[in-house]
Amino acid sequence: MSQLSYAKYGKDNVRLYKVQRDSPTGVQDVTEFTVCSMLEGDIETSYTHADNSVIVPTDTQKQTIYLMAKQNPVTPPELFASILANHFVTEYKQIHVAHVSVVQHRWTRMSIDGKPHPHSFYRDGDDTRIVEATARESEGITLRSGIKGLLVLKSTGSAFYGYDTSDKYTILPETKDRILSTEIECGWTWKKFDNLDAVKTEQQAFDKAWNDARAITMDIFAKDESPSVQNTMYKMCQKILAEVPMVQEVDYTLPNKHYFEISELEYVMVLGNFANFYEDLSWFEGITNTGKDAEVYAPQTDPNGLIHCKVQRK
Ligand code: AZA
Repeated sequence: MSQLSYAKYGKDNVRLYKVQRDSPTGVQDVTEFTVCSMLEGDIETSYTHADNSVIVPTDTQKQTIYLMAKQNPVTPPELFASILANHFVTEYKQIHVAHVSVVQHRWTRMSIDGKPHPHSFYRDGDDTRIVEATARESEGITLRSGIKGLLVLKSTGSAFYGYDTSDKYTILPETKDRILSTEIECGWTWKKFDNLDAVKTEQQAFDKAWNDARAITMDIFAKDESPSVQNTMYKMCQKILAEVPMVQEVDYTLPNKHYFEISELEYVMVLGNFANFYEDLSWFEGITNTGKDAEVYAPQTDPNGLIHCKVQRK
C-alpha cells in the first residue's frame, strides 16, 4: 500500500517586468522579477483520482502573477510576494498554503551628463534580491528576504589556522594570510505577520533591511581580520540581528572559493616510477612565485568549501 505524503505544485520561472510612468516629472521606474508560485491544500485527489476540479492550473497562477502586478505595487518585493500568496489562500477554498518566491534583478539608473537619467538603466551586478513568502490560511504570512549571488573577494586579511594538523587525514597547511572569496547567499526571516495588512503596515522596513544587510555584509567582509569563514559569517548575522529589530533569524550560506598558489605537488610517472615535481614557476629562470613572493594564483572552480549557519534571537 502507498499514500501521498506531501504535494504542492505551481508555476516556476515566471519572468515579469513592470514600468511605472506615473511621475509628473517624466521619471520612470522599472522592476524585473522572476517569480515562482507553489500551492498546497486539499489537492490530493488530483494526484490519486485524476480529479482536476481541485487544481488551480499553473497557467492561471501565471496569469494571476501578471494581473496582481498590474493592479498592485510590485515594490517592495516583500509586499508583492505577500499580496500574491495571500490572494491564492483567500480566493480558492481548497488552497490552504501558498508559497511565493520572487527574485529581483538589478536595474540601476544610469547617470548621464552627471544627472540621473529618467528612463535608462544598467545591470551593475549579478546579485539578486530574493523574497520567499508563505501565506497559511487564517495563520498569517511568513517572510524571508535575502541576497543571492554577490561575488566578493579580499586579497588579504584572512587566515585559517588552529585546526588539528596532527589529524592523519589532514594535509592542509595553516595560513595567516590567504585570499578569501565567496558568493554571498544570505537571508533574514521576519517575525510572523498576522495578515496582509500587517505586512502593509511594516512595508517601509523591507528596503531599509535589504540595504542594511548588503552594507553590513560588505563592511564586515572587508574589515574583519577573518579567522575563518565560519566566524566572519557569524559576525555578519549578529550585526544584522542588532540592526533590524523585526528580524528573528539570519542565515548565511557561503562557498569558500579557493585561489591556490601555483605550487601544487604533482606526481608524474618517470621511467615507470612516480616522481614528485613542484609545479610552481621556478622552472623558468628560477622565478619565485610562492609564499611571500606569490602574485600569480590559480583560481579554482571546484571543489569549494561550503559553510552555512543560522543565528536567531535568544
Ligand atoms: N573554514 C575556512 O574558513 N576555511 C577552510 C575550512 C573551513 O572550515 N576548511 N578548509 N579551509
